[in-house]
Amino acid sequence: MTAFSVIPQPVSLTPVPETCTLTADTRIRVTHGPGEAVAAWLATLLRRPTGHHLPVVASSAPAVGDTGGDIALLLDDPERLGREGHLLDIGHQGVRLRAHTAEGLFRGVQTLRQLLPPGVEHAGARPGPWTIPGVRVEDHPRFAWRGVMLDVARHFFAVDTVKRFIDQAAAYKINILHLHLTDDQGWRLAIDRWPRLATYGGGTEVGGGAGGHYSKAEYRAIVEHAAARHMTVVPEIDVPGHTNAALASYPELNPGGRAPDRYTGIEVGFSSLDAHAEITYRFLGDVIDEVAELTPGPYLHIGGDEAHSTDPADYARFLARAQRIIGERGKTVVAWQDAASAPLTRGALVQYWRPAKGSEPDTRAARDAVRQGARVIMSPADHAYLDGKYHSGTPLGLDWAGHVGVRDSYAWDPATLVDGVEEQDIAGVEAPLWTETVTGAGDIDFMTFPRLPALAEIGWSPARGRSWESYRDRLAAHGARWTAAGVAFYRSPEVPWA
Ligand code: TNX
Repeated sequence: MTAFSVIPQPVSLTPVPETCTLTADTRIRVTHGPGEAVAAWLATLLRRPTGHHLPVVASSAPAVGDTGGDIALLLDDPERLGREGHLLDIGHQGVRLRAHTAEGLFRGVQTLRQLLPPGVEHAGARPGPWTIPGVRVEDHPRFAWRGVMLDVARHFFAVDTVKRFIDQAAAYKINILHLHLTDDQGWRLAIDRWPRLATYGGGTEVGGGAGGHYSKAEYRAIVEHAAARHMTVVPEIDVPGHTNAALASYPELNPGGRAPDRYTGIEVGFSSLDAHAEITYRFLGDVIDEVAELTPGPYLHIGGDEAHSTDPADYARFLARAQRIIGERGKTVVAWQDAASAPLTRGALVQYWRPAKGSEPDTRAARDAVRQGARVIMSPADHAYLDGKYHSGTPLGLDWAGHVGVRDSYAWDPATLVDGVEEQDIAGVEAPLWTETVTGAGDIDFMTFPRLPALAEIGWSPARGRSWESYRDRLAAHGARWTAAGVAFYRSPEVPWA
């Protein structure tokens, strides 16, 4: 196995016949400014397992003799490699990471982290030595959108579980956290002007458990935790279908003025907001006001999927108003592919989710989106869904799109998936974790790992040069990292775990 089991595979990685060892004398030197937060993050990661003090000092501080061994994080790279790009040099003189932005430093630090021994992921002290192989890495991403989605509506997950999910994804340079906040089974975010959405509509989940919701302070804590890992949170308020929790909370949102019961099953497509009622748009405007206010990032996801009980003309009418509401709040619309059947506003992003290979009727939505000038986020269910069963015996997950083995999660390319949708039409890729069958952090681990790293590599690494064999062998080395971190991953027989 190679000593350089980095995922995603960097654009260029050249071994250098030297090593660098972190010692009690190692310091983290950093350019004054936004890089300091990255240095602090790295120090926190390394201090516990290594037991070393690792003081963060100014980059102008003189190197420690010729043993070097310092880690230098420098914001002196020309813009050439882009916002997330970076250069990483490791040798007997120490570690030097250069980028143009703090974000670039943060991504590069994830590469450094994967070059350290697996024990670096352990929460407690481990024996060293903390030796890193010499290398020169030059890197930048293929796509700007490398997302993961967590459905907190079908089952609710506490803030700490979401933070842990963020931490795990950040290690693979994932930069978007899409939170599916509302669905038939639960409304998970407090909305001041419509309080019963959360207090009543959030009070259950699939299977009839107690559910839950995030207060605004809790939600802000998630957004801040993600931001500190250079990850943008994209909140989804799924409308006009998938709305039973809202309809159950407010009778006046229903055409007959009668609220349905709360729902704890896993059917889809039976609920709809009323496209002809003004209260629908007052409701949506209020909700989007408050969600936008909690969202520093540019995107709001309005769902739009599986509105099987909304008449097509009503759907188009609803979507036009909904998109306007989002535009008026200065945000960019994201919607599931179903929305491409209606007119899309400028700059909209459409998330492709059906299984796809070529020109099948299902893929028309992606072409419709592109024809309208929208860009596509690729989440094909038979490759990218983290809730697909690995195989028929997998205790969790669904199989409507077939099984998603580890090789399936890797062996596809967004730019060759759908005829007529090419590299420049694609914003990036995203792996959704729907949670009808997923109830706790252990379940999340099991479905997410080892599949999320595949999505991360597809989104980051150049298409040319990607191979399943190389990926599989690098992935094998990550099992020890997950074990050290306490991640309950699925030990797929497709991977020769070290
Ligand atoms: C389809 S994918 C859905 C979700 C389900 C998922 C289960 C999409 C936009 N909608 O409502 O949770 O399948 O795999």
